[in-house]
Amino acid sequence: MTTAPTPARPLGGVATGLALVLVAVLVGVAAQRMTAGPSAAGAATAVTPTGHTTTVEVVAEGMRYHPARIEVPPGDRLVVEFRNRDHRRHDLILENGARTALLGQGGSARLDAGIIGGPTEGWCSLPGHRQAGMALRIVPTGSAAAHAPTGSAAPQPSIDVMADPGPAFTARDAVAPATPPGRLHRRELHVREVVREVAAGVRQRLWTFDGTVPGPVLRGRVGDTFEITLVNDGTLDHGIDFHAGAVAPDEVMRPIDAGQRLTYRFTATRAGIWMYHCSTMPMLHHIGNGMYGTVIIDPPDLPRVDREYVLVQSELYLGPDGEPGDLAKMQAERPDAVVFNGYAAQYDHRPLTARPGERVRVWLLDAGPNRDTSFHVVGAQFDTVYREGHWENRATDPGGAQVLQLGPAAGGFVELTFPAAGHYPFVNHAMVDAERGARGVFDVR
Ligand SMILES: [Cu+2]
Repeated sequence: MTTAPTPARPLGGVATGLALVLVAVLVGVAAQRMTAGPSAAGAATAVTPTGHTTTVEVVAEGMRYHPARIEVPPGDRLVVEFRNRDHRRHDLILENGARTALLGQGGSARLDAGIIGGPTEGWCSLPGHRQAGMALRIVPTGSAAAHAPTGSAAPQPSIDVMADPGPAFTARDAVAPATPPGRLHRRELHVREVVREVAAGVRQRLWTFDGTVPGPVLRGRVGDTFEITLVNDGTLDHGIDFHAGAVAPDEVMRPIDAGQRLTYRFTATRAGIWMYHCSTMPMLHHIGNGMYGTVIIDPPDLPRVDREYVLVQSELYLGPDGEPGDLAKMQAERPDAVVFNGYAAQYDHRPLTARPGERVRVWLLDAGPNRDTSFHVVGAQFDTVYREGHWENRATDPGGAQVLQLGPAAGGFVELTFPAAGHYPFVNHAMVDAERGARGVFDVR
């Protein structure tokens, strides 16, 4: 039995106190619970095995690995004692192919990383976790280790908003649901991870509430109670956050694992069009990949109109075809498209309808996750504007409005009448976003 040299420096410089170097023991000691190790030694570089083993404890907590940098004498075998102290599930996979199983909170596994001959990257395989910071680096002691993190090399799809989605395409129904008569609204929302088209010929693995993006439009009146049971039919952890009710977040907004359910109860004490969204970190990824929707709480004096539509603006950050959206693009705020109701320019291809002289109300929510909207209807004026809970214009006022401007998570509605038959485009008047899909048409006849 031999003893490997202990690295002379604190691991990774991470002052968490979690890093613990276990002096390596070894040879002939059969590792229990040893997960699949790499077949080839180390990452790329040939090295003479020392016959020693370095064992390091790595803890996952707060969407980070502690330590995030591990030094190993060149030629040593590395064994990682991996523990998950996070309330989310995580694993650890290495670029040389070694990987642990997916572990829940409190889970642990021993990972045989093989002989370390060169710098080796490790990360969590759950979508978005690596980009959110769950990455670590293993470096041979004394190496320069200037080794850029590896990224996905899969080809990226691109969106042509003018492309015809084809005769089979059905646009998301933008008609607002009627306000139901009851004062208690009980329903289940099922989280589903589904592959869907987001623009002509472009498919993504979206994370959804009830299989649609946006999620279902819920509606009620001031004073109504909503009792929503969230059921996680997905593979990742997800949660929900309803802006429409004031509640302590701790219990109801907690992430739940696949297969679990939680009941979220709130009373809507104030009117408006409110966002709901997934509450699981990184929220940027979960909202950016489809997990958002609206709850409309009617103002008490809301007049009847001839037609009512709901539009939700959001951004698309494409991942490879059929895979989830790209968190790095979300972090860099580089959207591939900006869309109403989840699909690029869908109401260009399938216009919304109205008749001349009808009063039309358009509810609008900016789901973001990052960009504003400046909603405008070409050829029309808004005589009524309601924004974030108050009336900014009434039809009886002499003034009018040309846009409804909203930041992320803000909402409101506008009302207008079309003066004559025609095709009235609607856009986010931030032109770069109109050109990348935030637009549609009212076909008035
Ligand atoms: Cu989620």
